[in-house]
Amino acid sequence: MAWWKNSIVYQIYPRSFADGNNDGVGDIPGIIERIPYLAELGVDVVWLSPVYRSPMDDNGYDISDYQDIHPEFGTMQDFDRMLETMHQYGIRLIMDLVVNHSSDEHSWFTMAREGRDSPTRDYYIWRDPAPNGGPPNNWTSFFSGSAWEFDESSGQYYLHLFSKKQPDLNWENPELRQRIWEMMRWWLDRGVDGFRMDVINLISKTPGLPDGVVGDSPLVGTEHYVNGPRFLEFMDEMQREVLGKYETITVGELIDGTRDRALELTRPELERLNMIFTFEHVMVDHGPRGKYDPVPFDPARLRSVLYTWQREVAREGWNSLYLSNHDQPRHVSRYGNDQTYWAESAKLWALVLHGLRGTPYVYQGEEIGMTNYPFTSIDQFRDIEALNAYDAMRNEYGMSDEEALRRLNAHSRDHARTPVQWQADMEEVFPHPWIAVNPNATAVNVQSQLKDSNSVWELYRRAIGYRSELPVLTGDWSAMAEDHPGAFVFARSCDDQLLLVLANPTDDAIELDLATGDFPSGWEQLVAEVNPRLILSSVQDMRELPRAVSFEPARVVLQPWEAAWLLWD
Ligand code: ISL
Ligand code: CA
Repeated sequence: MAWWKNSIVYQIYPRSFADGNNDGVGDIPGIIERIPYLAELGVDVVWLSPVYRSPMDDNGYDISDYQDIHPEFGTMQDFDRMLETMHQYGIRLIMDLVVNHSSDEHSWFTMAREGRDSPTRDYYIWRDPAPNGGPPNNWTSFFSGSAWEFDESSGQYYLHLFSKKQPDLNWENPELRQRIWEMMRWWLDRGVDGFRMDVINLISKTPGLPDGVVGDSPLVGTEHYVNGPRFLEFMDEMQREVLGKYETITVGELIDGTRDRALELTRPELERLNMIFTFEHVMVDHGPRGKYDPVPFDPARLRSVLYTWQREVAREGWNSLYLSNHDQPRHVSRYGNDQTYWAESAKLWALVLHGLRGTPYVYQGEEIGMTNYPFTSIDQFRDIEALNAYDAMRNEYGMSDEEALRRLNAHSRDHARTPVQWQADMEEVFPHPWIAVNPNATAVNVQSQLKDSNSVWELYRRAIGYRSELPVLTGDWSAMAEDHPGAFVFARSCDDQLLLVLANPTDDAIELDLATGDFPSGWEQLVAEVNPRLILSSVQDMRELPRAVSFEPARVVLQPWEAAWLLWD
């Protein structure tokens, strides 16, 4: 079995992780100091969001030099020392590969801008204006407004699916592809262990760049660049030119990833990618107009999406499992009850996620149950996507300031980007931060949870530990009690272990009858006769676990936000 199948990945968003020199911005020396902490948690792999040189229009997802480190984050020596230290602790490092676009301050683009015959002009996507002088087509940007920016000096527009400081690279150009392959090999030769590939399925655009269909969503044009015509061909070329020459771990971020596409990429014999990130399960509280059109959370909807991916992808291909990352609100606030049942709901989602089949990803701060920030005013936001969306909601959609703010509060990416709460006194470790520290750091912080053997942190540590100890966690997956409106019940099984995962993500107690529930074949008898061990729970004191408990399949009662892992072996 591939080693990454029983590994867990921890995501670091460097600006907000740890500040080594007290200038208010997280950095690489800060990361180095915390490597022992990651090792204690049981992290196998770190995915590091971009640390490359960048004007920071999109916090580093706009790269001006792919082979240098952004000065606020440190130096190349710092980077090498970080990599070496991680390796000493047995932690692998995967870098963020952002090659759908570069920064407009990359030398390729500044040179391209010099004129139509510049040698790198064709590294980007330029078009003449439409006959009326407007943009060449009706595509819109992920960050609001048109996806085209006019360049005065050459009289042409360039395409940017994200901010206007993130021009899209032209993958049709073979020389550009060679430069990307060289850059990837350069990092792998330096010792990095693989890549997380940013919006990788947007790299191929339909020739001719036709207009997109206008529907409910503010995003227009996707059918002409999501999984575009040459996408798989480019991935195969990447495999031939780069990945096939190294031992790597790869995860591709797929916008609108379908299950068929997931299989096409992750079936092992195809060797395209080890796993992918999809979004369906983090869109269950989005309305028809997208994330800033929030709808209430319904656990049954989340369950149905997660289960469908388990059924259709986890067996032949491989899933990545995540509820939080730097682009999503904190899941304990979004899918949990971050007030009355804060700890229980943080633990519950950990037990669901880490119980599924796939490779779990933990986003920094999730392991202590960090929550959304209580934003009250627009000047507390930093994210270009949020700021642009705020303007669009007010100016294009005529919303009041309050309404626009309410919508940002539901789904802003900045919720995930407040500094990691290392201790109650954050002034000491992250003074004058670039984005405010959540005021609940006094109660929710690493230092106090490390001392508490019943903390959210301790539950993560144990769940992560079981991933490498229990073969059943890479075994089969099967759903149970799906007729219940919202309970998550599923079984994991292998030759000599059965793990039952139970979770009640609601504020009310529930009762389940699993007597007729389909236990994996061969296990019904044993489950009826032999008591399991409760190995993890979101409501019981962990100091008393694991321990044998009585289990009556016909009457399983779950308290509000109770989750449990029951093991028969
Ligand atoms: O959060 C989103 C905006 O509403 C997503 O659509 C997000 O832009 C999308 O998931 C792509 O994300 C990745 O590429 C972006 C970058 O801003 C994100 O941080 C990154 O994860 C552009 O590089
Ligand atoms: Ca710093």
